[in-house]
Formats: sequence, C-alpha cells, structure tokens
Amino acid sequence: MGIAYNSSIVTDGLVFHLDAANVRSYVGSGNTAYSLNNNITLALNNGVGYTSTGRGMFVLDGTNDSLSSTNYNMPFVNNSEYSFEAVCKFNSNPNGYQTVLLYGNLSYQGFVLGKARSGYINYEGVGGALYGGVYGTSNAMIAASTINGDQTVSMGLVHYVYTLSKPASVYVAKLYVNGQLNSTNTTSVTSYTFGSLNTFSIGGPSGDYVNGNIAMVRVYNRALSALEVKQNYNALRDRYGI
Ligand SMILES: [Ca+2]
Repeated sequence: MGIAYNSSIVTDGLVFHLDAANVRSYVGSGNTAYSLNNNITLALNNGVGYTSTGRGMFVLDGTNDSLSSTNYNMPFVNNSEYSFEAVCKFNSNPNGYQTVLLYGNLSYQGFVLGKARSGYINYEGVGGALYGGVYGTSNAMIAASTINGDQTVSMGLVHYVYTLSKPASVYVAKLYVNGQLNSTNTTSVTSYTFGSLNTFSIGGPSGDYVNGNIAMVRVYNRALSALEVKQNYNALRDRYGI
C-alpha cells in the first residue's frame, strides 16, 4: 500500500515516522497515533487537536497537550549517529522551551528537538531559536546548532532536520532549515553515553509544551546527508507550501 506523497522520502535508517497526514499514522480523531514503522504507538494526551490544514496536523495548546509512547523500543545506542526531522509551527515565543521531540529522560539526557526560551542565549542557542541536541550523561555534551531566534515564530510552518555525525574524530551537529544547511557545530566530543532513556514525548514533557502545530516527526539512526535532507524537504514542499 503506497502513499504517493511519501514515496520519495529517504527510508534507509528510518526508525520512527509519525505523519499526521497519513491515515495509517492518525485517522483524524481519537487518542491513538502510530509510527508508520517499528510498531510504535503514541497516546494523545490532554486534548490534542487536529486540523486538516496541510493534509493534517496535530494542534497542541501549549498548556498540557502532548503525544507520548511507552513502547518506543528503538535501537538507540551510545556513540551512534542520528537524524531528527520535524515539520512544525510555533504560535508563540514564551520564556520557556517548547519541545517537539524528547527521547531521553526528564533530566534531558537523550535526544531533543525544540525551540529555545525567548530572550536567552545558552547552549540551546539564541532566544527563540530552533535547536536540536544529543545530550549524554556528562551534561549537554553535544549541544545545539542554532539559528537566529526571532526567525522562529515569524517563519510559520518550518521543516527542520538536526543531524549528528562523526566524520572523523569528533562529532559534528548540523541544523537544516527548509532544506538548507543553517548552521554547523563541530564539537570536541569524541564519545558519549546515555543514562536511562525512559521518556518518549512529542509536543513536550510537562513544562515544555508546544503551543502550535506538529505535522510530522521522523527519526533516523544515522546522519542524513545534505542531499538526503533536501530530498525529504522537496517531498514535503507542495504539501505545506514551504
Ligand atoms: Ca489541553
């Protein structure tokens, strides 16, 4: 069973794929959503809404809405390369993080995609900026690639990809926005380890809820190349008008 508008995305290394526009991921009502692969089930918590805009997006209220999974058995391992991809829109830029994806724990070890707090400059980047990060047990060791924060809430629906690769002796983080490389962070990190990864949440754990729309989230267990990021972006452009 093929879905035409998904036919051209990169599938090599794809370990999680939530797509609100695909009825196999979400039928448009009810409190259960599904990854298109790996049999991962998500619960819609506290009134997550849905809009048919862009063929379908989750609507999150920024108060307590999220999607969470308790069967997220994905092959994440220490010292590996990863990619995290999302199409989302933030409605506001408050003095708080808005977390699109957290796979880790509530001490924020693990993998994070999101938007930084307004008005702050720290390892997640300029205030309001999109960021992605892989955080090991030794404290934010592979921090974000960032973009200018005030772009975040004014740019509307955005496609972004965070990749972590190790082309040589150290890890390199890259952030792509709408198919283009936005920033690169060459770290000094040569290895990393995780603690317990016991939380899989989309739209935020408590305190970091997204106020906006999330259309799709993907996770790859390898670093996508710039060409592959472009391929995935191009596969979505018409759908979202981005
Ligand atoms: Ca709610």
